This record gives sequence, C-alpha cells and structure tokens, in this order.
Amino acid sequence: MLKNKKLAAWLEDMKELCKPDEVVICDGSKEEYDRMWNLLVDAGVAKKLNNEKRPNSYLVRSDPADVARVESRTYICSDTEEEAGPTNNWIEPDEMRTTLHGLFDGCMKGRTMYVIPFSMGPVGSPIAHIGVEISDSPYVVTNMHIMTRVGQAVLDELGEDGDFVPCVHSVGMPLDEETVDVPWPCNPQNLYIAHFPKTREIWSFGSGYGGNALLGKKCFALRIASAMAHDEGWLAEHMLILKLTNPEGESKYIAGAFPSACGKTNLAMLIPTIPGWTVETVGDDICWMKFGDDGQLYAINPEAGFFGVAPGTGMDSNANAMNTLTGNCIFTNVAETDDGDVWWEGMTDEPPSHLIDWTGREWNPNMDRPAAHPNARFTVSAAQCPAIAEEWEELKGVPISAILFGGRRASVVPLVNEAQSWQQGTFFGSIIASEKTAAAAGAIGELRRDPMAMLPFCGYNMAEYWNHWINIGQKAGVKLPRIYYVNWFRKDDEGRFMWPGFGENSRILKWVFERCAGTADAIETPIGNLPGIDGLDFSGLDISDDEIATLLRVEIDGWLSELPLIEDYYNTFQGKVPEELFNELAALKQRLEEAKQEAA
Ligand code: SAT
Ligand code: MN
Repeated sequence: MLKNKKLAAWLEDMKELCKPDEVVICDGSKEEYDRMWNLLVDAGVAKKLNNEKRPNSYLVRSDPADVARVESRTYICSDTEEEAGPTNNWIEPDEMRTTLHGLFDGCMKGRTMYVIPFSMGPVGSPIAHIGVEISDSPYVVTNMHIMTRVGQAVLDELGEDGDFVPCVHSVGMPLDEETVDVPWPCNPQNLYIAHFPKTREIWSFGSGYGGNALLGKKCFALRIASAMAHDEGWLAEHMLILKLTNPEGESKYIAGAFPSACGKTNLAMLIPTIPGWTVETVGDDICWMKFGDDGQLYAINPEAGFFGVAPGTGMDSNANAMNTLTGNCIFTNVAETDDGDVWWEGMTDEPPSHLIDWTGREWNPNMDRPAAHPNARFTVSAAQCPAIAEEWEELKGVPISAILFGGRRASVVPLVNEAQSWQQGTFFGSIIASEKTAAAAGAIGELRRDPMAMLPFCGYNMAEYWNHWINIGQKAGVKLPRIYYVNWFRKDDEGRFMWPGFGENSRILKWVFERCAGTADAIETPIGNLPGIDGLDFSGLDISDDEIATLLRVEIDGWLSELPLIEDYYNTFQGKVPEELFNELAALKQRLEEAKQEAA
C-alpha cells in the first residue's frame, strides 16, 4: 500500500520508536471521520451537538492546561543558534534529538498511531507541498481532515520517490495496565514543539491543541515552509488572501499580514460598505507565493479550512464566518447552550441565561468568568464559506497585486501608506508592531514588534528572512506586488478609535485596487505615498475633515522619535540586518528632517 520508499522506511522507524498497539493509515473518508468521532464521543471528550441546530457538528472540551500554542516550548533546532536568530528558542539539534528520543520511546503504547498523509495546497498544484503526520490523537485526525487535504490522492501524488515533510505528534501519555485514560490526554510538563529546518522535520510532544498538534498549519506551512521558501526562492507568509472586485467586474488579489487580534479573518471575509464592490475569500491565515513564468507572484492558500478564534465572531463582526459555521463544524472550548448548541462571547449581544461553560461547569451571565475560553476555536471547511472565491483551489494560484502589512498602532502610523519600492515595503513589514498603551498626544506607547506578523512563525533568523525578502525584490524579470502599510487602530487624544474598521476598510482596499490599476492619485510624502484628503472614498461615512486629516497626517515628530526605536530593534539582530533596511531607515530620517526644516 505504501509505495513511497521514504515513507515506508520512516514509518517502520516510527513504529519501533513509539510502539503503538495499532497503526492506521488514514484515507480521509467520511467513514473515517465518523469513526474518529465515535471514539471521541465514547471517550467523553466530544459531544455531538443538536443535529437540528448545528448538523453534523461536535463540541470538544480540552484539558484546561492545554488551550493554546505554547511559544515558550516551541524550538527551531538549526545547526547554530545564530541560524535560529534571537527571536526563536534554540536547542542544539543532537541534544533535542536525544530528548525527543527519550520522550517518544514507547509514547504510543496502548494507543493507535494514525498516519495522516496530507497536502498543503490543492493536490497537484506546483505551489503545494506534502506532509505526513503521525499522531496518537483521533481529534487531530478529524481536524486534519478539515484543515488539509488528506488521503489516497496525496499518496498517489507522492508516488515512489516523492518527498514529504515528516511530522511526528504524540499527546505524550502512553497507556499501560495502571494508567487510566483521560478524555483529553496531554503532558504539559514535557511539552516540545520542535522544528528541524535543515532536515525539514517536525516533532511535537505533549499537547493536543491547535497549532501545537495540527502540524500542517504553523509548524509546516510557516516555520518549515519559510525555510524551504528561503532556499528555493519563494515566500511562505502569515497572510490572508482576498479577491477584490470593482463595480465594473474587474478583480485583483490582495494578500495581507496582520499580528493577532487585528481582525485578519474579518478582513478576509469583509463585506464592503461601498456600493458595487465585493470581497471574496481565498485564505484567512497562510499564503504561499511562487513566481509564475510571467514573473508574477502567484499565491495559494495551503489550508483547506479555517481554524478560527470563536470569541468575538458574530453577525455584526463577521457574518460570512457565522454563515460558514452552520454545520459540519468542530467547536473546541466554546460554551454549550441548553438546547445542545454552542455560544461564545461576542456571538450575540446578550448571553443566554444559562450555559455549560468550556470547562463543563454551570454558567450564568452574573459570573465573572467567560463562558468560552478566549482561545476557543472553530474548525470548518473553507468550501462552506459563502464568500469563498470560486478560484480558491486553482492549481496555479492567483496573481497577487498588493500586499498589506498592518499593525495595531494607536499613534504615528497613518491609515494607509503605499511603499515607493519593494525594498521600502520590506522595511515597513520589518517594523510592524502593536502598541500596547493608548498613546497620549505625541508619545508612542510600548511597542511589541511583530515583523511581517511572523515573529513566532519564522523558521530561521528573522534578519536573514528580511534579506530573503530583499533578494526576492532584486530578482531579474519579476513583476512585484505593491506593498502597503495600513493601520485601522489609530486613537484620538481621548483614547477612542478614530476609524470604524470592519466593512469600512473596503474604502482603503478600493484605493489600493485603484493604485494598482493606475487610476488613483497619491501624494509623495517623506514616509511613502499617501492618499490626499480627497483621495479616499469617504462617502456616506460619518467622519469629519479634521479626523480624516489626522488619519492621513505625516507625523514628522512622531516618526522622528520612532526612528531610534527601530534602530535599537535592528541592533538586537547582532549585525545581521541587511544594509538595505538600514539604508531605508537613514533615507527616511533624512526626508523627515528636510521636511521638518521646510516646515520651520
Ligand atoms: O493554534 S494555531 O497556531 O493554529 C492558531 C494560532 O494560534 O494562531
Ligand atoms: Mn495565524
């Protein structure tokens, strides 16, 4: 059955190491999916929801000690610490292998080893790549069914000699005569999420949750893929992909990187407030881009589903997401209603008067704890999204016209700023940050840098990753997307958000579209190209000219006081930041100082 030689040999090794009672090669079928759920329901960790309210859907409650990705236990095991860089945890590969060998030895005793062949991206796409995850968690199997393409077609594509990324996962709780199984086995005391970028391997031990356990997502599609992309001349990015269509029916594709809690899924599924424009979804989290023969960057969404944060998702914030979740879903750590459905904070304005919370306890609105865990998730097939673009599974990908970098900035950064070159755009990406405190006028709040929104997801030295971006832009014959720095989170002196966001962000998308089409004007400023006060379509929006002016102002003093912070940040990379970025910084400083003198 397993004609791929590398796969057959690796599985023999893994069986010998993990010592499972049984091995099951997953075929991705509906029968297999249902079988996993029967196991999970019998184990007491999952509950089938009311079939009338939420057909074919399940609620799962994890162990309260295993509820999110654990960055402090996530490692990049490159040969040297310098290759991992100062933003990653590093352990020497041989040392990590010894530790992992000890932990994985016999770790699947009493359990079944599921072998999950999966494709990141549509099977057969030149942009896609294949992985095989072995896992002792049936919950992982069900989620991988939705989040990736699983089964025989992947093995066929792999053939005899095809390559794949081996992904080894165990919840880390072997069973023997003395051990009684628990509903959600895990081993948080011995957690390791280890990546070997050189040999392109992933080993994850001790957690069954999300990105710790669904190894196709952040581990493969970002950390390992970023290392592959570096070596092979493409881009593996933490970006949504959307299709924007104007009233004339012309479409462009836009990718966007945003740190967490910036509304990325909402933007991917946005419903425009400006008449005649539509947004459709290609991807909500990850974007792989390779150059086509025409020199353009073509993108695929390597995932097949959404693993989205449930709290905060409602008909007001994201109707398309809500309408995706009508059935065939997995809900993890949300609350349960009396009629066997689900609820989370933000789904409705008024909470139900009684719930069973994510820990399985009675809950009512007078309690001061949330009913759903803040990182409660839904898992659902992307194909179910009413806004999914028809070409979302196109094998050749979609051509990207623009890339957005967004941060959560209370001060300084304008609503939208177009880079004047790919290099300046790379500079913008490298400095994106979220600002913790609402800044008083003129002062900058505490910044948490999250370059390209890749801080926890870059599989090698972040400074070398910036260098890779610069190199991509210097390749001969390429036609690059334009790059935009956007900020929906500007606050006024009273600490109020100045921009309504959500569907109104379509006004910014429209300007981006028209810039790419060559039909919109921009003003060249010291920081980049900005729309003039009349450049953005504010029709029908309740916003004053003063507010617009603030949102689009070049804050010369604010930027000047930010420059030393950028320099300090670059200096944390031990001399590895490409000189092109220092040049951008110096040129920006010069332009700002000249502008300041002119104004004086
Ligand atoms: O848990 S995931 O890594 O899949 C999602 C996230 O934390 O961003
Ligand atoms: Mn993400």
